[in-house]
Amino acid sequence: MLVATAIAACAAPGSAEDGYRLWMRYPAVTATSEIDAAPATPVLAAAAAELRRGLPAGAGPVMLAPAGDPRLAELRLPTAQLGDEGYLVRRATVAGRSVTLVTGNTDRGLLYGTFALLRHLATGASIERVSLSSSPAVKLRILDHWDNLDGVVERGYAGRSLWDWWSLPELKDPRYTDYARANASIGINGTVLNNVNAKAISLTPRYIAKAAALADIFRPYGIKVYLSARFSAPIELGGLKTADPRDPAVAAWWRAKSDEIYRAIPDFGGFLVKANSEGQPGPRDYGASHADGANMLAAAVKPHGGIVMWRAFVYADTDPQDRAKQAYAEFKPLDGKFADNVIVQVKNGAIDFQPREPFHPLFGAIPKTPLMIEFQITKEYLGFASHLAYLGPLFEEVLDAQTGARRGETVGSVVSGAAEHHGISGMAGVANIGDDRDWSGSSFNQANWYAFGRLAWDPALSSRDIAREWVEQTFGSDPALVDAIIPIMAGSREAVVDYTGPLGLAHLMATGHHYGPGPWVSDLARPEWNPVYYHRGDHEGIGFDRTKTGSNAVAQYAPRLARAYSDPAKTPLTELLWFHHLRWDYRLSTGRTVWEELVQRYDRGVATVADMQRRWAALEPRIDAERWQKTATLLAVQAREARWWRDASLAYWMSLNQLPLPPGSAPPEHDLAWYKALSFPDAPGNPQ
Ligand code: GCV
Repeated sequence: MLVATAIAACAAPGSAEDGYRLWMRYPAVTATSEIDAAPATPVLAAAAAELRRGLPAGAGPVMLAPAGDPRLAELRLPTAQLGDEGYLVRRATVAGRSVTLVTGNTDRGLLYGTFALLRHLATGASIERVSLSSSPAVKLRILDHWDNLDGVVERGYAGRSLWDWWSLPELKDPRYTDYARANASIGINGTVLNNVNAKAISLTPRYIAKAAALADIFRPYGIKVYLSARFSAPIELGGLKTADPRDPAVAAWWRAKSDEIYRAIPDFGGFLVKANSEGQPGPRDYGASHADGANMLAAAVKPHGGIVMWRAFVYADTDPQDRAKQAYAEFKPLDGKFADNVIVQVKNGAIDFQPREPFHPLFGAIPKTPLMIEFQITKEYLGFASHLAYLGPLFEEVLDAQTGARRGETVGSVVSGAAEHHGISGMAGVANIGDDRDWSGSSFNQANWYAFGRLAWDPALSSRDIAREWVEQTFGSDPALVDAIIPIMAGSREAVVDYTGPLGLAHLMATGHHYGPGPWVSDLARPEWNPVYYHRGDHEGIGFDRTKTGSNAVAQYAPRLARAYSDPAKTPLTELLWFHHLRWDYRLSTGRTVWEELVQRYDRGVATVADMQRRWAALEPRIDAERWQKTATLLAVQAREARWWRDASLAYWMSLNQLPLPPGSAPPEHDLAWYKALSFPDAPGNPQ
């Protein structure tokens, strides 16, 4: 199939932009190219359509051909190692014509190769010397939407849910296709449509039909649909008396429900389950284990090739153990007990997506169980949609962390299953996508969606390289511009750590909506909901003793790490107060006391945001007005809120330690009572 195509103009150069096009800001000039795509499948058709949208003028003929195409035989291309989704893009002479060849073993490989070629060109590289080859290190690369069926997105700060459940399945918003294109462009191949705090109604025939309509739209982009399953659905929908996973009637109900879903969505991915966590029902309600629950569901989807992603985010107020220890305590004894189509989904840290947490001790600890990591792309604890916090360094820091359990093993290698050769591997990101015109609430939040996808494809990529390619595609490849934006991004996550919770402090935010500081909160029903539980500050000192003299959470890490974490002198400063309770006057390797160091870091965080503002201001002539202005405005919000976090926190710490601020450090703008009195019942993302 040879198609001569005119590429339509997208937007006039220099015109204002609203961010809708994300990083896929294809050339504005009309061009004509030849795209040879055979045989035609819906996936190949999607790839060819993308080339028509994005191939710049003068690119020359591009051929999309599967590795098995007889015309490629004599090229003897190294396609065997590309697997199911890998691609190879290079210049070649095929049937006497010089073309840019995109090939792979499946049409999905060709789709990813197409996007890789477009990325290559959009980042300023030439087509003459193109030579790209890659296959994903992780099999399941998934976005988890915490979208409720009423359109509210839990911890979502970019508007309402993209899914208009009410008008589905009939109305198919073209935006659903653009969502799929964006995800395919970074290799995401699965989406969980509904919140893990799930409602049973999402499993009714009406909602299955709606999910099927989305699945039909996403399929040509290699994206499978998954659903969060409410464990008690057999009671709520099926009228059964129990949801006990060991009850044959319960298992039969889930089998029938799965059969029904697969009739509507033949390539349905499977279920994601939050069980026995924060009020959700689960197998523990019946004295059964998480493995019993997961395996029962896994048996229901197994005949159809489906999987179960079972979350390890569990903690209970009835468990007096350190919350950071509870998931490990619950899941470690279950290693090897899960069915082969179950993957356990573990948050990157042991508490809850804080701006910094040490990696979760389950990584490296249960080698017989495939683990998928769960990151939060939406910034529940990093300034909502308004703060500029590039999460690439956070993702990278966790993936690169050595588990200490086996030589050279990192969290990333556990996740990719490199060592254990599990049949499944996965990375999930809690989406930051809503119906805001720019999808994620700001230009720079788009970078977090982008970085997640790229790292899920290849956990070894560097966050800086990812930032560079994102900037080049999003703002243009002018080196002066790119070199100015990257430093803004590179230091931004550390700035949030500094002004919200330096030195390993965590979970200090206000209650419920989690907007702004609340380190003083101590009156919530469950002990581990209170910030005071986490920082343990008093007149003498601060920090959570997780060594032998305290909760001994360090013992959940491999011995080498446990030894280091047991000694404050060997614990990285960034994680110090996570593992140790220290006197305010304890002297650190920096020469400063704990108190002086804390203040210095709060000040550094505020100063970094001011610096980010200055750098951005200088870019005004180089960036379209609309995106420049929105970012400038949001940076002003961030500057104000960074100061608020710093001032409120210091006012509170000083009320405990009665220490003066080190010389040169500005006093908080208001007294502690002023900060405590602030109230934001209308803050977004907090489902009532
Ligand atoms: C979906 C945190 C969030 C909750 C979220 C939960 C989870 O506790 O605040 O909104 O619920 O994590 O990951 O299940």
